[in-house]
Amino acid sequence: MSGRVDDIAVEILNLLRRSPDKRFSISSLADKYSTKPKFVNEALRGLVVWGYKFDFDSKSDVRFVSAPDSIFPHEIQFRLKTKFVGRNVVSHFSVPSTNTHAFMLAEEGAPEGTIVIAEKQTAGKGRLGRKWSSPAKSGLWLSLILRPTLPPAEMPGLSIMTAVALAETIRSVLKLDALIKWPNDVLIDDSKVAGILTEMAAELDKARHVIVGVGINVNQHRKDFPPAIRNKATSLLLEMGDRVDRIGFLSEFLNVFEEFYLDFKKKGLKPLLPKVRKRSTLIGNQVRLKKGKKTILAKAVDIDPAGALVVKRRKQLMRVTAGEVTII
Ligand code: BT5
Repeated sequence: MSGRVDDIAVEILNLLRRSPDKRFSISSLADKYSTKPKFVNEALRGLVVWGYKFDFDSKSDVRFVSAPDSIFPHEIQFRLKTKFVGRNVVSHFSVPSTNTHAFMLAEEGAPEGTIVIAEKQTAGKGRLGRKWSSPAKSGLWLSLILRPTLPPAEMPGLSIMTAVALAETIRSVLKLDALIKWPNDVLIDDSKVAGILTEMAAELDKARHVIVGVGINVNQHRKDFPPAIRNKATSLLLEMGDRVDRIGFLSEFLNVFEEFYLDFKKKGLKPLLPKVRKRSTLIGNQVRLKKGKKTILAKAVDIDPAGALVVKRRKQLMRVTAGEVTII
């Protein structure tokens, strides 16, 4: 959005929705924004086209009713309490992958905290060339551009930090029992509700930028998942039994994310380890580890400050930095 009418529109919108029970007269709004009633009406009509609902009781009064379920930057930012995360939002209807798009913007110098979000991805990426199902308007498909100055070896911790931030948001906003599965999944009742894909561009000793891609299944019904994952994926709607306010949830996740990330930037994953351990499904369990063609059985005992999984096998501790893990 740009231009005078749109800028005024968002300011009027925010004013009205902060007091949803109050009626505002068009002329007082015009006075407040030093414009003509005609332009206030025009701004409100534009908002209606975008899906906002107002109650126009008489010709001269207006009251906010509801907002659309759309990823407009101003809609995401309305409930944001962050300093930099989500202060710059690049919103698209459809892109191949928000991670790929964010990577390009990061190379062009986009500021830290920029988020790239799309209603739909046509080539959503998982790890190791896998696909991420991203149907239109039912999930949150976004990528965060970050520029942490920690050594590249600490970056795996960022995926885990993101998974914990997401699990905590699900727990606090929706009261669901969300857990994390090393290295990048968020699970509810053993089904995957979200996945994280972290991609880094690094110099020898420092990351130039890191893209944290987050895919959250929000309002999909069972039939919206591809048959191959229908039984192992879930959505917030399926767990709640009702639709979830997608944009409200996203704003709260970004608030929690920034809080965790500020700690991560200073001290890595270490300060968050107690939370990580508390929410991890693997720790304490016998697991099967798959790396390339090799499979080993071991007991998962911890996650270390660099984000590696620590397992015990024949009384020996081993650090695992990548791979697929299943609980036996
Ligand atoms: C992940 O990979 O879990 C990382 C997913 C990251 C997606 C986000 S969306 C925004 C950003 N832009 C992108 O292009 N990607 C990121 P992985 O651990 O490899 O899991 C992939 C596997 O999960 C697939 O092979 C399927 O089995 C399963 N899967 C695919 N789509 C899913 C979905 N929507 N929900 C649950 N599971 C899914």
